[in-house]
Amino acid sequence: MSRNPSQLARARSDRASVLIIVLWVSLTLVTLTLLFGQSVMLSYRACDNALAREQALQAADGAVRYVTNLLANADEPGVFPSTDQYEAEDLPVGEARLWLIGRDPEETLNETTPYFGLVDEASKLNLNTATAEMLEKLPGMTPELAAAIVDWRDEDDEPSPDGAESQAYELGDNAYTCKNGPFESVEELALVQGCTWEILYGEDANRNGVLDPNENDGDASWPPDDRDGVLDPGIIEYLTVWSREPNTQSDGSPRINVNGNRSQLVQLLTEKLGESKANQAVQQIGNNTQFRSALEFFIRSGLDPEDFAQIEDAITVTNASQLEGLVNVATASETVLACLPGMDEAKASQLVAHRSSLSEDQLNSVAWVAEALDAQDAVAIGPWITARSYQISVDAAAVGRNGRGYARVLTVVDLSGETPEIVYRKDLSALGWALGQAVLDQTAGSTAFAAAP
Ligand SMILES: [Ca+2]
Ligand SMILES: [Ca+2]
Ligand SMILES: [Ca+2]
Ligand SMILES: [Ca+2]
Repeated sequence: MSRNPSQLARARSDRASVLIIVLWVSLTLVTLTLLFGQSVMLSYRACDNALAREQALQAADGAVRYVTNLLANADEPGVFPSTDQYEAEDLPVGEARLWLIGRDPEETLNETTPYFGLVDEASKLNLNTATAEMLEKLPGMTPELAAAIVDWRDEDDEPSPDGAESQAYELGDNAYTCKNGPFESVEELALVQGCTWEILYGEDANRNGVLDPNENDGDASWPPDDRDGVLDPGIIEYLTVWSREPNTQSDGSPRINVNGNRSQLVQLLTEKLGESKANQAVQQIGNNTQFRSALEFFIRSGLDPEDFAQIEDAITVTNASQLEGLVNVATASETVLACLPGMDEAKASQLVAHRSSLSEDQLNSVAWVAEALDAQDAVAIGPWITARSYQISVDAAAVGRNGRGYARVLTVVDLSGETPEIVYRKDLSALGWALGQAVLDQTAGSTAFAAAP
């Protein structure tokens, strides 16, 4: 039986329709498969990124355990460790790699590569103890803000000249009262009248102490800057609320107050230096019981620096159990030293120049300050300085596996008590990359996905 032409045409057209449907279904299936594959790949990449970020975060937090362990087992408690005593650069932590962002003691503000190390909180001015005169000398500070800082923390509600108490804060839409209590963090400054973002953070938007490209391009990108090739940091760079030290000897035993019982002092001097030197020193100081610092005692006693170093840890000028806000003269920057009473830029630069010629042992005493400055200036600075450090900042930035994921955590560890205590922790990852171009190039090279098409 043969089909007529119209039947043949219909059968051909049916077959063609089936073919089109099959092709269409196949195409849909292929598309679905590709989409599914793509979505699996995206989830895989997302998981990989999340894992890498988690690795970085764990590494950054792990840095605190590493540093705490190091400091808790230090031979000399209260001595800020030098960079040859620990690792601060490209530490492997599992598949992650870790850096500790520090500050160059030489304060090179035209650098673009971060200095790696720990940061001494005692190298900064303490917001709770520094006077308005001292705060005023900070770069970028205004006299009004310095006065308002003192009003913020003092108990009374009487504004100092140029200052601000509750009456000033209760104006406006976001009214609040003046704290009239100590600062608990440096960022609390943002609440103080007259403190702007620019004053607090300056050009250092990512708070790494060096000049990043966006911090030297004017208004082309955040933050605003003056494009002069030099980092102009904000006041946060120079301030702390953590610095305090126990007023005891390093081994925890009590000190002798040189303004108190004279017989104990004579006994100490005789024990450590022998009778003849002890008698000489006692004769030199006469009936003076108004020493304002151990450094002043050293200057008036006529002891030589080596002899003084032997008794320095055992003496004090006050019965207070803790000394708050002393600046470690061995680690402080020229900028911070210039803020101390009786100091200016020239004298601070003199101190830093003298300091760079000293050995680590010499830096464990404050005696050298009397050689670097004249007696009057050394006596003025004496009550504000120390050679010790008990609060250390660990600014840990880490990269996860294959150079992916980035995390940065700033932690302050307080070692002044019996066991190390974390007194502050802040995730700074959102400030963006802070390890400089060289580390970026170095870590980007290891990215597995970067090599894939
Ligand atoms: Ca007040
Ligand atoms: Ca920076
Ligand atoms: Ca800029
Ligand atoms: Ca600048």
